[in-house]
Amino acid sequence: MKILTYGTFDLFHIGHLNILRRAKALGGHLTVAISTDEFNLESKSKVCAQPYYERAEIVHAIKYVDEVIAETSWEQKVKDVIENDIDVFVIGEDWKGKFDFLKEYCEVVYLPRTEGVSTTERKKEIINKFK
Ligand code: C2G
Repeated sequence: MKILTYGTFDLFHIGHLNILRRAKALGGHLTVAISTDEFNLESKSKVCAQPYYERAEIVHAIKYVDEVIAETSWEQKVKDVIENDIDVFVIGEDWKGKFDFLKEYCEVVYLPRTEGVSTTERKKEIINKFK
């Protein structure tokens, strides 16, 4: 079974690790699409602490992850599912319903988020702790 998920994975934290661990548990091969710096800036209004290559290298080094690809647009998911022969698309339930259009091509699973942690909060904590 081939699994696919997407994310920015900036300032990698336990919430990111939990969803990658659980995504891998759903099948045998996990591909993670990492949002590029340009995509984050232009389409997700996110300024990353870490550049794309660093976020991609860190995620690729996680033992649950088999492959990393770039996420450069909102429109690439159907192509990614088809070209990578994906059986299950997985993402956090903060996106619940947003990717149901993929059900025509693969199973779609929304997993509960890890409570109490987010990159945004982590950034604020770091600023307050070390200013
Ligand atoms: N996540 C989680 N628990 C948290 C924080 C994040 O389970 N406390 C999950 C998110 O639901 C997502 C993944 O970790 O599935 C990556 O989160 P982000 O890096 O914030 O990525 P996001 O902005 O949700 O990008 O096209 C889809 C987007 O690229 C998803």
